[in-house]
Amino acid sequence: HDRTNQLPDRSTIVHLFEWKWRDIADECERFLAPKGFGGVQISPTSENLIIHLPDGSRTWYERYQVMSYKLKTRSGDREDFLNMTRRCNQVGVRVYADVVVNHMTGDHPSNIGTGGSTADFKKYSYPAVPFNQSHFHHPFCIINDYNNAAEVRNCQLLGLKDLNQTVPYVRQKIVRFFNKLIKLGVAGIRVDAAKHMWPTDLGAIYSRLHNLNTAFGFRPNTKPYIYQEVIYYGNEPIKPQEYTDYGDVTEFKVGSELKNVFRGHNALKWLVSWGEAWALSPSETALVFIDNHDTQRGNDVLTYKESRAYKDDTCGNGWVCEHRWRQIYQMVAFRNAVRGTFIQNWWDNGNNQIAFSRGKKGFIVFNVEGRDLDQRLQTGLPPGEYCDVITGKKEGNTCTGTKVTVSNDGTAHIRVPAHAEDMHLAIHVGKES
Ligand code: QV4
Ligand code: CA
Repeated sequence: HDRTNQLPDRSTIVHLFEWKWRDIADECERFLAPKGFGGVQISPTSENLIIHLPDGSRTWYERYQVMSYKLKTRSGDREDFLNMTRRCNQVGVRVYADVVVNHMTGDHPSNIGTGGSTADFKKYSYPAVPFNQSHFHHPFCIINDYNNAAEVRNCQLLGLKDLNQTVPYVRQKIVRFFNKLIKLGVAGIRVDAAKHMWPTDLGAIYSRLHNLNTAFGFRPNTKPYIYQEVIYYGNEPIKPQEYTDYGDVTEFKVGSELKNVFRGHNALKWLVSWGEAWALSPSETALVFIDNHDTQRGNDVLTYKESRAYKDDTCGNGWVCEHRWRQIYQMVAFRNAVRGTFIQNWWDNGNNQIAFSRGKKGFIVFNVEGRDLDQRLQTGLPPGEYCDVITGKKEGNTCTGTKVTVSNDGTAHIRVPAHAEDMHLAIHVGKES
């Protein structure tokens, strides 16, 4: 969608969790742009509390405990940030910043930030902003009951000191922080813990944001793309719709429902009605994903740990880079190729084998049945020789994966063996990666 501010032929954002800004700049140039990624979501940019575990190691989650809005974290400083936004935008990859403005830090024995700032937690004092006790919700309370909307907004999430966004001074600090990121070339913002802030406060903040900076290649009068983290599984009083007037909302149900399907707890054939019939948010207001940095730490969604369903490779040094797996980046190209089309030519075997086309541009088949899929199917595609982008790729004029011949009537003989390493097959028109 255009509202995400991506180039017209791109459509996917990759989350490069905890990457350094300079490494992201390199990845934009050497991988993301050539493979057709539209953008990258980055870890929080603002100075955070340094948290050491008893064994001396640092935690990932310190990035969500804010000390100030200085751009200084272990991902880099302001100059590194600018290097990233300049180089990524130059190759057409947009940058989306994760922002943490619901709260500052929790209580902690140490009080040094990644930019050298200090704080007095007992006094709710953060001199580097500066914030004092009058800028936080009080009396201080901790969120226990997610059925109480006021408690969810006005009490502390996990003991993190809860800013009061209704206070004009607090709003002003947040607006300035967002506008700083916009000036430095971001295309949009992920609003962390949006559920824990009042929608009207957020609306007031967003209404004061500047247009995107044309020096980074954005057209004049372009608004930042805002997507808000509101976790909703259907059983809480706080609904995504309270937020969709102001920006998009993360759709966590996509991951939990697909987990059920691909773990064999729900037949693939039901995906024929995938979308709002499954109580998912409409596409127009949803930011969809399979797993994120929080959910992948549990067992409630598909992650790299179940690589057949989700796909195994690594960047080395303990880092798993799902976006570099062929089965993932080829589907990024698939999604670009089929933009603007709808699902057609649906076929299923009444159970766990399905196939469908996206208009006349792409065709995909899944087999989790436990027996071979061996069948002539309508692909919807123009006749010709295609190369399955999941098992291989086109190298020059040869296809290293499964070859598929589409005949004049659009049909093709499709074979996806039971228990194959890849449970799916995909072909599309246009450029392949
Ligand atoms: C601990 C106790 C609390 C106690 C508190 C008292 O667990 O019961 O009240 O001390 O001081 C870390 C620790 C957590 C600790 C807390 C405060 O893990 O145990 O509380 O710090 O010191 C990330 C991590 C959290 C981490 C937090 C801050 O996931 O574990 O907490 O960073 O470092 C809900 C929300 C949703 C949220 C999700 C995790 O609706 O908004 O919980 N998701 C976002 C981010 C997430 C991040 C935060 C919000 C907070 O995606 O990564 O939390 O910014 O569903
Ligand atoms: Ca709050």
